Amino acid sequence: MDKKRISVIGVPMDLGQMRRGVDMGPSAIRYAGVIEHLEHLGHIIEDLGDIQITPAERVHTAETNLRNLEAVADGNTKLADIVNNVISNGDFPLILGGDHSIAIGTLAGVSQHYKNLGVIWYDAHGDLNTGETSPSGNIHGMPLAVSLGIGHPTLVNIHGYAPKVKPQNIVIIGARSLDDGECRLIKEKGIRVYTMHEIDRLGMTKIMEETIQYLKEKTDGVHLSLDLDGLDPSDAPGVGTPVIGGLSYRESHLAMEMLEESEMITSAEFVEVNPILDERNKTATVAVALMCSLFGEKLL
Ligand code: 6HN
Ligand code: MN
Ligand code: MN
Ligand code: MN
Repeated sequence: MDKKRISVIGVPMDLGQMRRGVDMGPSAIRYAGVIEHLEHLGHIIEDLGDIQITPAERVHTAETNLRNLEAVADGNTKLADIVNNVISNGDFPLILGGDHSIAIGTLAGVSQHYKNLGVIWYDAHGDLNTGETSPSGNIHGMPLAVSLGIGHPTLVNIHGYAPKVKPQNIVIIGARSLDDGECRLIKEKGIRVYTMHEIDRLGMTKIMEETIQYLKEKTDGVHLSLDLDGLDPSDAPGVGTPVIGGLSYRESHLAMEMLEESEMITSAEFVEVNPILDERNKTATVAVALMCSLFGEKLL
């Protein structure tokens, strides 16, 4: 396994949804030992600390159905700047969330470095809503649509270009809760989705083999966006929008190990860790364990 220079960026964002505590995700993941574990694997880690996010108490809600739009856009613009710098320096960006709205900024910073960025979206949800289709108004349910160039212009145009990713370069894994508008968009754009049904039938080995094959042919970099609610709530209880019937701890490790072997992942984020809803920091600990597999930990 090659030694990487990994830059860790914490994003204490909780404005993309309504449950408090997910802003403490980066702290919880650091407390679970992310830096020490990745260093132990031989990587060179630079912890860039946390981005400043407007505290929820100080956000003024504007007249829009996208909750906290301006503050979410502001935080994501800062994140995009930092991620862009990290990649320009030749380092691997590892982003710790924070709610999933931060994928908007991550992808804005990442995708300008690639002609054909691939995205693996490991999640119970599609995160393909717009202000029009969203049942909640929560921006954490919109980042993949935004990255496709679909949604509010303030979000779509962060860093001055759109789209950040092409529909044929996306693979969603673990989906089991999709809204009507998201299903329409998936069909219209031909986005590859492995729902829990396919994963149950084919097994995670086959799913990852297909995913790697599908993306390898056409991408020059692949971003992993891992929402901890992709896992079953029994393995990752500390999330704001849990959905029963998810991916197991073992399936998730296998997925990370196969991605590590593929050597295709060029940036990653682990999001939606909410220590207030968690059981003794279990979800952050699982996140760190999955990162270890993604970055090459082997038993023997
Ligand atoms: N996440 N589809 C729902 C919504 O409100 O748009 C849930 C979104 C969850 C988003 O977990 O990152
Ligand atoms: Mn260790
Ligand atoms: Mn998500
Ligand atoms: Mn989710």
